[in-house]
Amino acid sequence: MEKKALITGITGQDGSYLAEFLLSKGYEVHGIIRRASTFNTTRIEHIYVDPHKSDARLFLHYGDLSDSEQISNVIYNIRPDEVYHLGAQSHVRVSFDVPEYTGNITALGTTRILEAIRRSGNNIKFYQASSSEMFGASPPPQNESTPFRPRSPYAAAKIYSYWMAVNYREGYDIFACNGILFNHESPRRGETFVTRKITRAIASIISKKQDNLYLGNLDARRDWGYSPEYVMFMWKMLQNKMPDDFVIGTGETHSVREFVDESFSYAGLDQDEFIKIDPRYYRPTEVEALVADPDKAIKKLKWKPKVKFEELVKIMVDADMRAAGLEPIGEGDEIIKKKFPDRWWCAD
Ligand code: NAP
Ligand code: F7E
Repeated sequence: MEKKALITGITGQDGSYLAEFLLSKGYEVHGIIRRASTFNTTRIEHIYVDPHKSDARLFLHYGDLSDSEQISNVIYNIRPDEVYHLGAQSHVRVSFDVPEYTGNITALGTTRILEAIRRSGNNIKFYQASSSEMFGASPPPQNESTPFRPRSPYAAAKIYSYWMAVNYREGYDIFACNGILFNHESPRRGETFVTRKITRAIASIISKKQDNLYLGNLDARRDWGYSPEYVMFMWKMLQNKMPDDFVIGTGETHSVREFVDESFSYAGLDQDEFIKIDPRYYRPTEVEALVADPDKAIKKLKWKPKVKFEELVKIMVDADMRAAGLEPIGEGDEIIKKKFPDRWWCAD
């Protein structure tokens, strides 16, 4: 019988790739979506089939991570084999503006899901979208034993969720795994995260729709990988014999400044003409440097990232140029063709 998966955050970057991946594996996929005044399903439109049709395998249910009753109903009625909990107020800078809301959704939302799973009495595997932000001020490289030293309300909320997943594993024997993922990006990355903000701005500058790009701290360093690769490992974690926690990252670190350099020079633009600093984008407390030590995942999950920093930059610049109606430079498209000949996700 085909397996059923439920994804919270299915309309987000990772949720959309994960939905495609699970459909390609033969799963029936269910997703929780929020009611919004405008469409928030653009990332999954291309895989949506009228649910009345016999070949429909993707089903969407209204719900919100603040609403425990609806979450319980959805989990009870669907009886999924696996729950991938990706929904969150996921923006670190915004979490300083809305700390209480971030706690309610990003932290307590996890408890609502775990309680619904426990009370359903069904055997349901659980994936928690943990984050490298939890390491915060702990010096790199960071692995599964590195202490958490959060530097934002977002990170504190994710640490709460991490420990709730561990507690439900130990206390109630629920197959719960934490994927501690370092930053991962793609052409579907939210427009206000720094990588996408930069690659979209490049396309707008070339199209003469934008004169300047305002950024904050250019010295922060991140370990940036490619989202479609990372979602495969969410699934892999739940196929293990025993539940466990894994760090996923490339093991390379680059500054925001290097991302700017690489992307502007790939597009043939002189960054000095366009980059301006706006202190509004600074954070009250910053995470200075993140680099994954993904040794455990390399050994146990056979993890090896295919897309590294320069390739990621090219993939994202090409995609944003195409989205803006420009001719892409093309190296990014070539990288995808070469590295993912059997790619399961659709054109962006
Ligand atoms: P994203 O693009 O921001 O997507 C977040 C998803 O959560 C969206 O589908 C959003 O729905 C949904 N959501 C937000 N508030 C909700 C609420 N109150 N009720 C129900 N759904 C809600 O995030 P992402 O980059 O795909 O990341 C996926 C998960 O991994 C997140 O939990 C994030 O914190 C975590 N994470 C991300 C990274 C990364 O580098 N991307 C690294 C480590 C961990 P709408 O579309 O309606 O807004
Ligand atoms: O910032 C600096 C900023 O917002 C990266 C989320 O997916 O990854 C993400 O969190 C760095 C920071 O991602 C701008 O100060 C400079 O140092 O792209 P970001 P993030 O904060 O690392 C982690 C792993 C998650 O779990 C989160 O959900 O870039 N930066 N100038 C800027 N950042 C933004 N957003 N905008 C700027 O203008």
